[in-house]
Amino acid sequence: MKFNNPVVKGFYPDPSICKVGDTYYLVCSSFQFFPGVPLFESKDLINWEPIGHVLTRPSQIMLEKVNSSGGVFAPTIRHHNGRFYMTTTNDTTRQNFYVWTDDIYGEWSEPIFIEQGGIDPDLYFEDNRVYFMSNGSDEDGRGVILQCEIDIEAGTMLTPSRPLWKGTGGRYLESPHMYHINGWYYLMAAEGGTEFGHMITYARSKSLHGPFEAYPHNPVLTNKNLGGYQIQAIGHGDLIQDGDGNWWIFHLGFRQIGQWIAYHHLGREVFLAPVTFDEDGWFTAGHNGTTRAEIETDRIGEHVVQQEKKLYTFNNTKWDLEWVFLRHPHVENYLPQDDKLTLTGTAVTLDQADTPTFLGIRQRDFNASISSQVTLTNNGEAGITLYMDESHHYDLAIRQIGDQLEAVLRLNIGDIKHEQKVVSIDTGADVRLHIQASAERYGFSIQGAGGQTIELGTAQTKYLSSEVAGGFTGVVIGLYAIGEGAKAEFTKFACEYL
Ligand code: 6LW
Repeated sequence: MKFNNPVVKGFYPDPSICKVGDTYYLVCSSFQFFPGVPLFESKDLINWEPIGHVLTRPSQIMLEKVNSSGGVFAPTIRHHNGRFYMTTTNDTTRQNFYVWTDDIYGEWSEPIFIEQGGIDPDLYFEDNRVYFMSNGSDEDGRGVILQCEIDIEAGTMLTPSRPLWKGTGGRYLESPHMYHINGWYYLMAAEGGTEFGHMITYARSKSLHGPFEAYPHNPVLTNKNLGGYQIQAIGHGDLIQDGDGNWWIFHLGFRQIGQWIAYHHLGREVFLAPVTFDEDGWFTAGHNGTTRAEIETDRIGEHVVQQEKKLYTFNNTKWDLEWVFLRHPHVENYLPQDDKLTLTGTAVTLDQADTPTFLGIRQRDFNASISSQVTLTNNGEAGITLYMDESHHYDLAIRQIGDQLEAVLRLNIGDIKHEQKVVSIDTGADVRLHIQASAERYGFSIQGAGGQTIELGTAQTKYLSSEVAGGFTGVVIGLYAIGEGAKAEFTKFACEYL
């Protein structure tokens, strides 16, 4: 069959995967968004359904006023003796921890903290022992993967951290995972930074504690030499063996726009490439060590058809699966119903690294038509924001000041905050907000009571990109309300990918 990458679109970085019976489970990082660590399941590696989040209670994760792209970094999911474990870093508090559950559809435990620092924690189970890895640095400041044995009940370290591997010399050695395959221990990692130089490298040893010998042809997977190719920044991956014994690597990457000094605004997404072991026990990955947009494979049966959900509405999405808050929400300000969302504003605005009244869904593809009806009572503002972070967002909104109602398009690009256009509209009117997205531009318009369309302007996607805004996230389509007591009612929300 033929499948297309990415297999999970939109801002879902740092994938980690495990398999139980005939079902695969995948988790991703989530930073300042809540609930944290989105969780998906699949039967065929290609089609992924969201089934929940791992960190669903504020007691599990400190997100109060965390900086954007702080909070929850890369997770690892593993299954051992009937129990699921997810370990990750809260980069803001600089703490590694894990949680566990015996029911993948249920709640996860309270966090158990681990003393070893660094980011990108990994758990490896062998016999009755559990080994923990994360990245760190040596006395010269060079990156190194550290390992210790832990007590899986208490999280306490049973051995000091010991250095395992220094990578191949690329910057930012991270995302270590340990595998035991056919008598070899494989330590796979990422290097080069999560940008255009990203790559997957690995080493192997007969002992879990090394010494590790690097694969002679590292990097095993990278798109850094595929100039102009849309898929870039391939790295941070996890291996999985399918039911037929074939190996695969799930990894992150992004889809760039432009060719020279390119950019991306949809965040890092989930990609899949085949992995093949040779008779010497080394493995290769992808198409000559690169990940391609289209993959033709006989490892997956022809009966598997890659489905793509093109339309997202209130009715066909679940609030707790696909919608996310910024940090811990004040739940009394949200009334999500089947076909309606009522939001109550506060004084917190979208420009603060705090918790405005905001509920968002990731933008998953370039070309989209995004719309919603909105009504507003009381002074304040309500609308749709294309949100990268508190300093980079485009807001299409209505706002009420006394008995004046107006529609506004506001662009927030770093220190520049610009009201592109403001038009008066009839008070009490049911206004339809509409955003037309293409790879390079967003177009903004409204329809008032009379049904006439008023164009409010356009803006480049580039200024919401990671290359401009910085950080690790991607554009999220947020419905929001601002202003103490402002009440907004959203209906007929639709995000349709074209
Ligand atoms: C993550 C690190 C990385 O922890 O970016 O691409 C960091 N890799 O491994 C945040 O996503």
